[in-house]
Amino acid sequence: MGKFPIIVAIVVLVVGIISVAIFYMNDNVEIHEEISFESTELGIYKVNIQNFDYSPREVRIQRGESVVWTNKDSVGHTVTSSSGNEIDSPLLGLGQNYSKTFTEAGEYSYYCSPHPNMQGKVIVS
Ligand SMILES: [Cu+2]
Repeated sequence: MGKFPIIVAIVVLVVGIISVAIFYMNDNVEIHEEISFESTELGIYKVNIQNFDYSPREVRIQRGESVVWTNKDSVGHTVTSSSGNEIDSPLLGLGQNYSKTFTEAGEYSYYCSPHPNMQGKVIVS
């Protein structure tokens, strides 16, 4: 009977240590998730389509990163590959966007099909 409180104390101590360990492990997992979320955000490049122009006209990214084009004009525009068909947006109205993730290195030139003088480029390394 005399040993019973000691066993209870040891059990409480072990459970306490495990709880603290799990708490810190969960904390680390959360930090890793935040970092991966932020790096995903960093891998998204924004191009505005405004005043019949792409801004910026040239974007340099790494493989696996994405570009999002947003039309800020009331006139409809597209983002269309000059050669090949990697980039192929529908006609974008005001406020609409088109995104593309690039998995292979290369230079991707594009233009606006209703206004072919509008031209841009994505360089993927
Ligand atoms: Cu256009």
